[in-house]
Amino acid sequence: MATPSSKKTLMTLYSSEDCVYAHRVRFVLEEKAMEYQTIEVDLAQKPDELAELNAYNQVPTLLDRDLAIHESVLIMEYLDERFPHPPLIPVDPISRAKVRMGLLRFDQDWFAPLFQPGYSPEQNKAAKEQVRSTMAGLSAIFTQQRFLFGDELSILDCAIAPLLWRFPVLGISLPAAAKATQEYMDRLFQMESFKRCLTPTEKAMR
Ligand SMILES: N[C@@H](CCC(=O)N[C@@H](CS)C(=O)NCC(=O)O)C(=O)O
Repeated sequence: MATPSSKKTLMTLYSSEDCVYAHRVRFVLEEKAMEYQTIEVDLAQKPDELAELNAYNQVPTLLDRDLAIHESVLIMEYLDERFPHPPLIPVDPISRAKVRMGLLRFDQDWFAPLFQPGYSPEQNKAAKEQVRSTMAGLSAIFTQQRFLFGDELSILDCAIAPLLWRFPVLGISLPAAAKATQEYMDRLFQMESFKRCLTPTEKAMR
């Protein structure tokens, strides 16, 4: 008897070896144990279809059947809604608002001056110092909780982990007193999903 075809359409991620934003999405896809295919984009020679899928012609861009979605934070949120296990965003409105403010802060204050064009060396240096001192200051919190928003991994950890992974490349180092922050970072880096999401270029960063 003929059986209906069970062939499923895999999600496709347009990614790039060294893209800190694509790294976020790869981490979430692995954490959700999703099957997906990656199209490795050479940013100097982007494929024509990327501009058709994403008006900003950037990675990461995720294609899920008829939906093409871009912006790392929006993709992470979409994945969490579409594949709720394990949950990465809290359910109550106050916690959700706090998490979203944290994501905005990461992108505006840290990721933009460190990874986007158009920022001066002074702004870059100031952002590095702010990252270093904020992460060191969070050490007291990490003696009480395992992750940024409590004891479970959240979208905040997924958003910041690619920046923390790049500390050696960025020349950021934590003071010895920030032991609990270092342990938090190690906790993230030792997750199987995190290890799986690394590209060869990222693996070589540490
Ligand atoms: N805000 C975007 C930033 C994405 C971004 O800057 N992607 C870079 C690579 S890391 C890119 O595609 N650059 C090529 C270009 O802008 O032409 C996000 O969070 O996804």
